[in-house]
Amino acid sequence: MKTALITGITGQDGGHLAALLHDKDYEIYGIIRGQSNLKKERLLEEFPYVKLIEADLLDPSSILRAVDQSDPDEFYNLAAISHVGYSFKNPTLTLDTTAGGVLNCLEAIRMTGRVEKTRFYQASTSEMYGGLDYNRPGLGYDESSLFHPRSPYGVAKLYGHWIAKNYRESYGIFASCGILFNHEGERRGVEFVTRKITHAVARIHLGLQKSLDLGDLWPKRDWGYAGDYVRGMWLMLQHDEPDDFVLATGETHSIEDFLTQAFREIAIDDWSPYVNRSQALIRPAEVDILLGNPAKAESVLGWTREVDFPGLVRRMVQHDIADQSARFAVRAGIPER
Ligand code: NAP
Ligand code: F7E
Repeated sequence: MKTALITGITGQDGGHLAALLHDKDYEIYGIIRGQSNLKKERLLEEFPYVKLIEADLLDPSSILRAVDQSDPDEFYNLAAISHVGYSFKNPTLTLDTTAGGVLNCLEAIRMTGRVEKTRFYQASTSEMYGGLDYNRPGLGYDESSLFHPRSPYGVAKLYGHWIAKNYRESYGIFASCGILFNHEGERRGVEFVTRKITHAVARIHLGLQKSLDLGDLWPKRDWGYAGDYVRGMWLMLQHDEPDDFVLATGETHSIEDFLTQAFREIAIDDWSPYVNRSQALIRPAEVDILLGNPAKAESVLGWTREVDFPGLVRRMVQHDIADQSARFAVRAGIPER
């Protein structure tokens, strides 16, 4: 039986990855932070098989202890300050967590003498490209494209990416970086635009909400389904060599496209009466367009994605309608049938 240690177990990808590794019969340890983390109870309910270790990426000794306690074959570093807008408001916290936290993980592997044993996955991101050097129309960013991050988050992730590569080259750690384009789904936080939209669309459909506030609608993203992407993470650590891989769909859609598709799911063609534009949600710098080229992951790892763009939107809206109906029924005291 293999053992995995996951940081970011309470996040979107942490949930999908825990389920995937459980299906593959792994012993799973998850790092949870905070002396009273409100997500703990729900986590233990959904994933009773995950053994939780209290630690924090900001505290190197706690990460070292977590590695020592779990003795992992695979260490997935999914934890980060991951919201781009929030990173502009909390740039130092973002630096310490999203950049420094990676170093703390790598040092824990090295200092506990596990360079030969523990394979490390770093959650790198398409935000490192930044959209500005988009000069390959139709081809998309790949592993050799230039980086030009456009936010404190993107800059911090670039450090994490390079320090993982550096520990691979300097100490021989099996450290692989997945350069993942946006991936979404029913576990996505409501602070991200896709889930904010599907959550609001579901509530508008049920008469629980009248409208939603959004920032820029023109940026384009390469959106896939998170369940497909965690499979790619696992494949990276099963490969014979550590390497970097782009995971993406090869398609790009605007926020407006997502909005239109989501409202169509509830038979509304004109969403304009339901959407307010908010200046407060516009970022100091924007990533205009992201399009990824996953050819290397497809050919080397045999990775494929199963959920397409309309399938992703439908899945999220239908999930949120069912979820909100159940919550509303509970609040109204209506017994579930
Ligand atoms: P997410 O849902 O925002 O989850 C972030 C996780 O990081 C949460 O579990 C959070 O714990 C944890 N965390 C934050 N600060 C921490 C700290 N100081 N110590 C320990 N844990 C801490 O992120 P996600 O969407 O699953 O993404 C997973 C990773 O992939 C992230 O590193 C993200 O930056 C990266 N990424 C995501 C995408 C995407 O489209 N989803 C694309 C590319 C890369 P709490 O619950 O306690 O806050
Ligand atoms: O924004 C625009 C916003 O916050 C997408 C993270 O997982 O993917 C994610 O980063 C777009 C941006 O994701 C709202 O300005 C408009 O253009 O959903 P998002 P993101 O910034 O692309 C990358 C790959 C990661 O690595 C990150 O960790 O939507 N937008 N109105 C809005 N965005 C939000 N959040 N909220 C709005 O109201």
